[in-house]
Amino acid sequence: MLISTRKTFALSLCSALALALPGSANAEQKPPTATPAAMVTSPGAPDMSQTDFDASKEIYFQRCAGCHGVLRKGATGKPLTPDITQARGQAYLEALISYGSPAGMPNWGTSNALSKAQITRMAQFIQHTPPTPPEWGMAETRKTWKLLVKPEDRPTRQLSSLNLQNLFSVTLRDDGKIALIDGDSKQIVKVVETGYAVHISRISASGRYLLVIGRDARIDMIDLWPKEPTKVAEVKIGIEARSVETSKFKSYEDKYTIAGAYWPPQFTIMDGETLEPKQIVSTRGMTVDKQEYHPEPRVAAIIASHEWPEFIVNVKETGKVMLVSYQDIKNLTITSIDAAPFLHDGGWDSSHRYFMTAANNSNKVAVIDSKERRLTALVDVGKTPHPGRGANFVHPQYGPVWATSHLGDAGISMIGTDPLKHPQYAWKQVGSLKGQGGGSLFIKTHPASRHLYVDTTFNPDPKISQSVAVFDIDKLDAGYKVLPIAEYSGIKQGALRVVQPEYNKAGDEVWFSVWNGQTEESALVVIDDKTLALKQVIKDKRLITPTGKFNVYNTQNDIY
Ligand code: DHE
Repeated sequence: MLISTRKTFALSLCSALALALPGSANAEQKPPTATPAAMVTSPGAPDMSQTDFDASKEIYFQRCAGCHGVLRKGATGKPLTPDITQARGQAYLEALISYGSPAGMPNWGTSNALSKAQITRMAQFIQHTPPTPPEWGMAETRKTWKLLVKPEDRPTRQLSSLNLQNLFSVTLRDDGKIALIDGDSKQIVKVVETGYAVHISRISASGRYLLVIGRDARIDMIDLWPKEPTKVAEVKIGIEARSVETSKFKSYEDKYTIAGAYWPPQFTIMDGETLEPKQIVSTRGMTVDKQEYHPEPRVAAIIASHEWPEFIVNVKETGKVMLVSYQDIKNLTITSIDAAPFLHDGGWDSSHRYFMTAANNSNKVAVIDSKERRLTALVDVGKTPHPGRGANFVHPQYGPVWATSHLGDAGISMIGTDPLKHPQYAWKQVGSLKGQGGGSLFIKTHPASRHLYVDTTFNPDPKISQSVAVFDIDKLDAGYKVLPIAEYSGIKQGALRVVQPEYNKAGDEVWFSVWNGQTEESALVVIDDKTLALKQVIKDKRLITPTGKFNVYNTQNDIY
């Protein structure tokens, strides 16, 4: 029988955070109080001690739940329910966890992220019935809400001389912090403690507030106007989350913040200046294809409409896009658009009217018309598209296109996005480029650049995961150049995964993270976009596991 009550999950989850973040706010949590002799048994699964089960549950939450789901029904990753895992068997599961796969499963063993013993226990753990975590309603959310500086006590103009528009918020993933780096001097301005395994940063419509969300669903709101950037509010909107966004429609600037949770599957609308929680909406419901009930339809990307006072919310497992009006949040209007499973990440086309979003299990990109408020098209692309926010550029033949790379193959799909002047190409895959390989997470260009950068972070071949491909947009047929970004960093040890290109405000330099283990040296590498030469390596002992980077101006104005 599985021992998994609401209480034991909460304790062991918190202890995972404490172990991962010594010295952080999470470190005060107590370790689980399980009896070492207790055993966990599920029919057909290898018996495990309660201690090993709890430790594996924590690793699963930290490393695996994002792709495979808390209830292990699968999404970006394959389903891992006991009927499937027990049929695969212990040896197969251990090998897959250890070596990964070209389809995007990381090589947890050969990259030394997990030890052999941990892998053995993980293979055992996933053969057991998944434990269900507790719910998280308004009472739990309000308990975590902290208004650190009231709006009336904040400055009325920027008090520092920082060039805020070229500031970068850099995720320090495993340190539970972000580094604010001045894009001009490349100096760290401040390191701010945030949620556990911090994930993305977004900027409010005014460019004043930086919102950071951790995988533990904690949101930190940082005011960039005081003498130095200062945290002004904090709240936890669930147990696991990935996305945060703010209202951007005219006259609603900075009025509302929304965050989407993976667990429980729901989103929360908050006051945009204080993060006071206002409204929680569950996303549980029927799937788009089989019209079956899904208990865990997680909230993936959220984007703020420029056409209506609406948030556009991707519900991953149901494959539906919700248009959530914030005009009257007490009488909430939600329009549900049928797209395809499993909706993940995405971004605007260059006109900021069409939301281009990956339905990664269907190998499709859904095009949502935010003006007409309906689905425009479902476009077939390569295997498991993963665009980040994607890349917009003018193709010499097809006109404006939006492009995505793929986790599951080496292709880069280009979709025509100009129904007025190039109607014959609109909402079709007009071409596909061949990149270095599968395992790509992010692709990026900039209106001032004629280059397209494609990372291959989760490719099992270190030569490929440690470098990026660059295409000349005017000579796409010529193929790509390879920039050995990890080698440029000068760091010799570790997995050195290269992840997420991000431009500065001017669009003349591109930043990459060289993402190493928590106890290893990492770096940021800056490339001159014109010459493709190395411009600078940013190293600092505080740069622990840097991953995402968010330039304030580009993020605020949806430039990509
Ligand atoms: Fe992310 C964006 C979910 C793993 C770095 N990631 C997103 C978004 C979602 C998501 C839903 C879109 C947010 C939005 O736009 O509102 N990410 C997930 C996962 O479920 C997944 C696959 C597994 C997990 O356990 O979390 C996952 N992500 C990762 C990583 O391992 C990455 C590479 C490193 C890290 O920091 O965790 C990572 N994800 C990012 C980044 C973005 C992102 C940098 C924002 C890209 C952008 O340009 O906007």
